[in-house]
Amino acid sequence: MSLYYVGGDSMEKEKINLTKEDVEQLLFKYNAALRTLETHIDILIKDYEFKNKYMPVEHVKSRIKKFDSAINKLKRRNYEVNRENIENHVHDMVGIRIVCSFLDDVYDIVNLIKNSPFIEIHEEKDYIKNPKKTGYSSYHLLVYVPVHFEDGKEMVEAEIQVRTVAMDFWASLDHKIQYKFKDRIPEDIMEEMHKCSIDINNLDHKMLSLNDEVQKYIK
Ligand code: 0O2
Repeated sequence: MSLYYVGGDSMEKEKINLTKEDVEQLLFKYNAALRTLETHIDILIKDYEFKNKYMPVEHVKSRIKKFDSAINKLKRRNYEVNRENIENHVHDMVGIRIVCSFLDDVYDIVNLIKNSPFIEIHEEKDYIKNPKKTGYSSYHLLVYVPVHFEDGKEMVEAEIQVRTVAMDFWASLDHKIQYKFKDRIPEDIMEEMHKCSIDINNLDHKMLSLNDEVQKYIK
């Protein structure tokens, strides 16, 4: 059996229970799910724009999670690294991030997705109302997407993150900091980032009321 390898912390090569065939099959499935979800979300957003004469989305980004990241996530949670555990315990192998202009656009887009009969929602996390202790803010939807293969339909899991441009700016810097310090972030930097997340939240609220004012003038 050919195995997939990943470098461990000690830099020694470590054997894990995942064959090349497993990786190829999973990648095929995840790519199919991502394309299906991207197309569906693109249509939903364009339809919203057409009906409301307003585009709430700045940009959409999507990715398949790298297998090394998935493996590290399993190890951090003390799961054995194998195909079954990737499928059952790594919920964001397929990920789409929708970045919106204003705070209320985030909730409009979340509702748009929740009302779609095509996408099955199985978990919602509102890190905007309840930010993580790092200060991270975003709305997460864990969903199942139907993908039609030659031998039948499969519901494939995906994570949709919806946030404002300001939240995205914070998260992107936070991600770089986490990568630089490999999760051992100095206290003072963590505190500063937390303060920045509060500034970001205030800014989002100010921009929202400013936009409301602008809309009154337009009317
Ligand atoms: P990456 O590199 O983005 O892939 P679950 O996935 O449900 O088993 P988890 O991981 O606690 O459990 O879910 P959660 O909290 O919804 O977070 C999932 C993703 O949200 C993360 O994926 C990040 O993309 C993002 N995220 C969560 N917390 C933070 C944070 O403090 N800072 C930043 N920048 N992003 C965050 P991954 O797999 O951790 O990383």
